[in-house]
Amino acid sequence: MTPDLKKIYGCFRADGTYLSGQLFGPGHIHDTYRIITAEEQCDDYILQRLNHHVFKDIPMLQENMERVTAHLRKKISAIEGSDIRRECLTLIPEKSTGRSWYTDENGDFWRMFIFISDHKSYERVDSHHKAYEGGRMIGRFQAMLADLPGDPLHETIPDFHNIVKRLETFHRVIQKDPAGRVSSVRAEIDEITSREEEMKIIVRLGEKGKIPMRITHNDTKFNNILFDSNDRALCIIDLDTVMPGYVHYDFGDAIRTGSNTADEDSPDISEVSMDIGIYEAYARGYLSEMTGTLNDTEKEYLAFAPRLLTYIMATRFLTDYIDGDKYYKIKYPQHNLQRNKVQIALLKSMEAQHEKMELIIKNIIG
Ligand code: ADP
Ligand code: GN1
Ligand code: MG
Repeated sequence: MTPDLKKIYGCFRADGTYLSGQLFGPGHIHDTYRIITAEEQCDDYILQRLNHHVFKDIPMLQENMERVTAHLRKKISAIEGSDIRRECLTLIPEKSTGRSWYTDENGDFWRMFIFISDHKSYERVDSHHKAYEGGRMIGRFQAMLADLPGDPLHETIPDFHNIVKRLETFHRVIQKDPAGRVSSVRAEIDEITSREEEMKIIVRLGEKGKIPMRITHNDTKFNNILFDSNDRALCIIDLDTVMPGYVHYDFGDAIRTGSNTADEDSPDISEVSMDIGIYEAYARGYLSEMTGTLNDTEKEYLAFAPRLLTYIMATRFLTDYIDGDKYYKIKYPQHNLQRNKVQIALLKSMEAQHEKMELIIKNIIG
């Protein structure tokens, strides 16, 4: 049943009269609606019913979101010619409490942002220019948040990219086999288990203090970077997982999603591969902002990062399939299994090109 969007919209301090509301965008986690207002001069809005099964403590999540957007606003406003309503997410307070979220009578949490007008969004990247722009934007994002004042951000999903923990969950779900699917996915399980040890390297380097925790986005899927009509990167959205992390997580996930020659949901794995030109352009953009900040070990493992993130996502999709599809939104029964197969095909393409990937980073750094 569609919620009463008009009523919920009315609970926020927005300008403009509610005209209509419709489901919007490709997100897998929240229920996202675009609210159109009647007046030409008023902003439209994004209204989201937050997934509190995935994010278990919404006030804590929103506290991070408020701190991060306030800090980014300050930095972006200082750039000459910047357009703060389009280059940074703007949270709209709830009317009676002034909080950045509203709780309805069902106990569901809602939040609202200004709709970023005239944006373009891409599932994958079809030009080196866009890839460079995406990389530059993520690099700039990490650089801008490096001096966030105050306590460390909350871990909104604990151990989100910790592959050691993800593998423990994977094996636990296989043991339980709640949907009776394990016997049908033996080959897919083997693809995961045969790579377990090599994939733990980033966590181990962190434990040894060779790579620092920084503030990272942790969901740098290409569709979480909005572009303007001239294909310049405009704004980074989906800040729910901004928290302490290793830079490899952001670099890796952007390549995983941006350089795939097929969609994450592609029905045909023969179309899946990593486009090395897109990888290079993204790396150039990213390193144009971050070369001076990264330490030698961080640089050394950048080329490995796309394999790790592709492997993490392959593991998570397969875990969810075996678990009976409890986490990701799915459109058909085998959806998560197909997503897993696409990630494994992409991983193999990256493995085949890994020497070239390393060389490219070395050449850029010089
Ligand atoms: P999810 O975690 O479910 O992916 P997102 O916060 O990424 O949720 O939002 C889902 C989609 O809604 C995005 O992919 C984007 O298309 C759109 N979107 C989100 N916020 C805005 C915004 N402020 N302006 C315009 N579009 C937005
Ligand atoms: C989810 O929220 P969205 O759709 O941008 C997921 C990411 C996965 C992605 C796979 C909080 O991202 O970790 O990479 O799906 N976000 C969360 O498409 O689990
Ligand atoms: Mg998203």
